[in-house]
Amino acid sequence: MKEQLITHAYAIAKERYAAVGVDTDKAIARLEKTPISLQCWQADDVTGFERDVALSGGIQVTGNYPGKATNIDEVRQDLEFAQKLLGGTLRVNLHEIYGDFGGKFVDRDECEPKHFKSWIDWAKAHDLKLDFNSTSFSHPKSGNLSLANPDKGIRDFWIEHTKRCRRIADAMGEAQKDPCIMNIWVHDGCKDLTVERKRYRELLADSLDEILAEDYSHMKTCLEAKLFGIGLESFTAGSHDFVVGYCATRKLMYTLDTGHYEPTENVSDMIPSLLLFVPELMLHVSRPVRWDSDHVVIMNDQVLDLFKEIVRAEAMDRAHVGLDYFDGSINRIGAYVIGTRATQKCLLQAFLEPLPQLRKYEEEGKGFQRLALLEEAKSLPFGAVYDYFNLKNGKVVGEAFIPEIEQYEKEVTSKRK
Ligand code: RNT
Ligand code: ZN
Repeated sequence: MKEQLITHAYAIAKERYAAVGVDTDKAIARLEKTPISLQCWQADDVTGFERDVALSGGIQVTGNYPGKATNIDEVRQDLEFAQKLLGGTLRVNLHEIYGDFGGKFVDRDECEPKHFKSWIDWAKAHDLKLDFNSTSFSHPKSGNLSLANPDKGIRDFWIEHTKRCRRIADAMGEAQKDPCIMNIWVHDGCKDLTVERKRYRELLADSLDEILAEDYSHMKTCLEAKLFGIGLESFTAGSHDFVVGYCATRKLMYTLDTGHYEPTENVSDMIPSLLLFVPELMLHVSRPVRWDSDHVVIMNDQVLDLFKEIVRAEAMDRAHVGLDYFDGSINRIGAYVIGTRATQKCLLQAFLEPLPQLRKYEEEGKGFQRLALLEEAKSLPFGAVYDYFNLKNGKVVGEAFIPEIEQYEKEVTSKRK
């Protein structure tokens, strides 16, 4: 697209938004400084570099599109390529199984900051910051219960792992001079009926208390709630209620994955409640289709409402945006770019909402006017603002990323074994 056309469309959009009291330059500036953490696991279908075992823990990747990353260099290469196409501030979210183990088997209770030194150096060289996750799945000791396991030996193994992960996250945060957000998600649950719900949850709370007893200043920990996993349909130890209660009492960050609730539940409405009781939120932006299917994020009402609620609550400084999906059925770099762009488009629309005027109407009891402006805001030219954001950031505009990814596929990913 011609540069002139984009700037011209932006000038018109800017005026159009100004008429409803919205400053588009400010919205762009907010978008630019809102980090989006890219999940490293989209590049290789949540495989990692520990050893070649099947993905477990109730999550599943479907599709076998050719060209997935098969080693650390390829994951980095793919992330670098995605970064070339994306404007704004990006971070990279790693799982423990993506450590640089140098061809040696390093068990989960042996991981150390040194295994992530090359990631820290790489991130620095590419102007990226890192986030982190402990990994309780895809391991012989994963079973159905990890931190909630009544077997002390197994429970201690995972406690040790998670403690070490916090140390690693702290080293990342210190090196990047910005807190590394470390997420704890454990799949712990039961396939069939259990009569020990309270016991497992007590054990989970105890394990987490032990893990969190150590204080770190360069990392922040968050805990992810979930509805159910595949093969673990009857009980989830870390349910929404458990995690809300735990995070509220321990003043811990709550991880809200948009795929982890009942399909008809209004996830965005949780934001203004959670924000009253937990210090911060980590968002795993995902797209559930009939279940927690982790489809590529698209611009839809769920994601739009999610960010609108955060902006309306004036809580962008208490929310961390991360992506969490893994689609193996399409070009995986394309999946990164589509999902990140969709997330940015939703964020941008939340920043462009004519909030002061809407609030004024509401205050005055003007229901028709509020609804009318909410409706009109939907068709304001946010696309012109988003195009300009990309142009300003020196990135491809609109669908021009399609041939770029086709080219990369032809030259790089299609040649992988
Ligand atoms: C699983 C959780 C979790 C994982 C990643 C790989 O349902 O969403 O966040 O997707 O840690
Ligand atoms: Zn998640």
